[in-house]
Amino acid sequence: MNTSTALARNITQQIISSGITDVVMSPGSRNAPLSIALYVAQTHGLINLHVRIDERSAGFFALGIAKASGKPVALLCTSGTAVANYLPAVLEAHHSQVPLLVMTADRPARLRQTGANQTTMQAGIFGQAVSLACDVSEIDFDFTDVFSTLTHGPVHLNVQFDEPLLPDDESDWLKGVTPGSYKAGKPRGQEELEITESRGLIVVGHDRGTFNCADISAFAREIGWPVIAEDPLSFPESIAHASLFLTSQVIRTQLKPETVIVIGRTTLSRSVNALIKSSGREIVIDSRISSVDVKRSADQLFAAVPHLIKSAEADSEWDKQWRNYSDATNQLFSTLPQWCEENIARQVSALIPDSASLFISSSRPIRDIEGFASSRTGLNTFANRGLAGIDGNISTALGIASQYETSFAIVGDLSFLHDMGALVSTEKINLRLLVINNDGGGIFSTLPQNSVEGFETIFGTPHGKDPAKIAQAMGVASFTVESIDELREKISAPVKGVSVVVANVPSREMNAQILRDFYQAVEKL
Ligand SMILES: Cc1ncc(C[n+]2csc(CCOP(=O)(O)OP(=O)(O)O)c2C)c(N)n1
Repeated sequence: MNTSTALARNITQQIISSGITDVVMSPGSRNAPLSIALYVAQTHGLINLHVRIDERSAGFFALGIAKASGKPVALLCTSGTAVANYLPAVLEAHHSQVPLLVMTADRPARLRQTGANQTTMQAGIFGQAVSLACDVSEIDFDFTDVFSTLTHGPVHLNVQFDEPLLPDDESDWLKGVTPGSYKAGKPRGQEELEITESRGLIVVGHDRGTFNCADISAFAREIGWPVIAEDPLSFPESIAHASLFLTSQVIRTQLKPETVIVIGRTTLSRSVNALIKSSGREIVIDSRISSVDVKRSADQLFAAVPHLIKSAEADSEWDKQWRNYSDATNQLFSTLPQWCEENIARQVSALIPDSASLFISSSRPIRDIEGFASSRTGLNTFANRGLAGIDGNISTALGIASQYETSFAIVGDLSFLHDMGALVSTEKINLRLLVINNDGGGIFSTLPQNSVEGFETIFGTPHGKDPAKIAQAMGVASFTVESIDELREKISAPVKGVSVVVANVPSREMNAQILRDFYQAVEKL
C-alpha cells in the first residue's frame, strides 16, 4: 500500500473511533487519498460525508453541525487558497469554543518554497485560532492529543500527501473499525461562590459561556435572583425586554444590582452593559476565560458553573420591580407599527414551533429578538456570537438545520448576500430562511455614524438586489411578504426542504426612528 493511502486510512479509522460522525469535504486533488478513504467509510455507514464546493461555506456548515450536535466535526480540503477560506469559520469556532478538526492537504515538505503548484506555507496558518496545529507526514500518526485538545475548540491537521495519491490495493481496511462515542460534558466546577446579597442579577449572554440552558437555569433557580437573557427564547423564566427598559438612565439607577453574575459575554446592548458596569460586584462565569479570553476582568472569575454557598435569600420585592418594568414595556408594543422589524421579531419568535432550531444572524435581528420577543422555551437557538460576523450565516444555519427536523433562520439582507453561495447545496435539509430586507445595513442607522457625510455609500450600502430572485435562481423556493398576516402565514406553513421568505420592510431610517421613539416612550415609564 502506498504511503498516502496508508496515512489517509489511518486518519479515517481514528476519526471513526473517536466518535466523530460528520465530515465536510471540498473537492481537490491533493486531498484525494483522504477524500477516497472517507467516501469508502461513508459507503460502510460509518460516517456522514457532506460535500461543499466553497471551503468558506464548508467551514461554517461544519460549525453549524458541531454547534447543533455538540460533537466535533471534521473538515477536509485541498492545498493553497482553499485552506485560507476556512479561516473565518475557524476564528468563529475558536472564539466560541466549537470543536472543529480542520484537515488540509499539502504537498510533502520538501516541495515547499520551490515554486511547486498550489503550494504555500499552510502548516500553522491558523495561528492562535487553533489550540493545536500538527504538520503530519508519518503514516502512523497518533491522534490522542488531537482529540483531547478538540474539546477546547478547533485543531489543525496539515497532512502531507506524496504521490501516488490513489489507492493501489483493495484491502478490507475498515473491517473491525467501529464508531466510538464522543463525550463532551462540561461538569460543574469544583470552585465555590458565596452569595451574601439579596438584590443581585444574573445576565446570560447569547452564547451562554458555552454552558447549556438546563445547567444555567438550575443555577439561576438556586440563587433566585432575576435573570435577563440576551436570548429570551431559551430562558422562559427570564425578565423580557430588559435591554429596552434599561436604556433609561432613571430605570438603570433604580435597578442597580448589588452584584451581577454574567454568564458568557454580553455583546448585544449598551444598556445591559451599562447596568453591569454600575453594579457593586461583578462575577463572570465563562469557560473561555482559561483559554480564549484570558484577560477578561471581573471581581471574580469562574471557568465552570460554581457550587453555591448562600447566606442570603433573594428579595422578592426586587424581582417584582424588574417584572413590573418588563410588563410596562410590553404594554408599549401596541404603539409599534404592525409592519416593522421589531414587530416581525416579536411575531416570528412566538410563532416558530417547539423543537425547531432557530439561527439568528448578527446585526438587528438578534437585537430585536433580545429586546422585543417574549420569553419562551421549546426552541433551540443559535447564533455566531464568537466574532459576530455577518459571513457564513446561511451556511451555519444549514449545518444546524441538517441536525433537526425543522429549522428556521432569520438574517439581514447583507448577511444573505454575503453567503448566498451556500444555497448551492441544500440537500435533505428543512430550513425556512427569513430575510429581513431593508436594502442595506440597517444597524448603522441606529449608530452614531448615521449622520456622517457619505453615510449611504460607506455604511448603509444599499444594493437593490432582490433576495427572492437570487434564491429562485439557485432553485430554492422563495416568497416575498409585505404584511404581518402574509408573514405569519409563510412562517406557519410546514417546513419541507429549503425555502426563503423575504420580508421587504420599511426603510432603515424609518426603523431607526421607530427605535428612537420607543426609547423615548420608555423614558416615561
Ligand atoms: C464579515 C463581516 N463583515 C462586516 C461586518 C460589519 N457589519 C456588522 S452589521 C453589518 C450590516 C449587516 O446588515 P444586514 O445583514 O442587512 O442586517 P441589518 O443591519 O440590516 O439588520 C455589517 C456590514 C461584520 N460583522 N462581519
